[in-house]
Amino acid sequence: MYSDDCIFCKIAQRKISSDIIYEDDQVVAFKDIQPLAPVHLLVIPKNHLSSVNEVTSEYEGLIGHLFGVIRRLAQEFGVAETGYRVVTNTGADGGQVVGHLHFHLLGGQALEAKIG
Ligand code: DGP
Repeated sequence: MYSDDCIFCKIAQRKISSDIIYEDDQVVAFKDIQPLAPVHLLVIPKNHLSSVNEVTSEYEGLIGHLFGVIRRLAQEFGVAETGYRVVTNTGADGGQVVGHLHFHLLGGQALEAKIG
């Protein structure tokens, strides 16, 4: 389930401290250490998947569950009505730095309407 050299696996196991704001048996959410918006959360599956490239059909339930967590966190952090952005960087050209599947939840301000 966990990968030895993965920083987000260590966060999920609480081996590295972080501001964890939600946890269940499948998912962990914590505040991004370098926030790009007033609300900047990272939502990850506990199971180590490197990126979207590993999200095969066997993980459909997990991803559906994870988006339910994102929806509830957006409500909890007060951005559900004003709007927010969910971003998943994949691979080098996608700007992925941490090789553990993660979803950025960004909000709390009007975000630039730009991709890339
Ligand atoms: P990405 O470029 O999509 O791989 O974004 C990785 C994000 O992870 C980046 O916004 C900074 C954040 N991050 C990296 N290391 C840590 C950490 O140790 N703790 C926390 N809370 N966030 C981290």
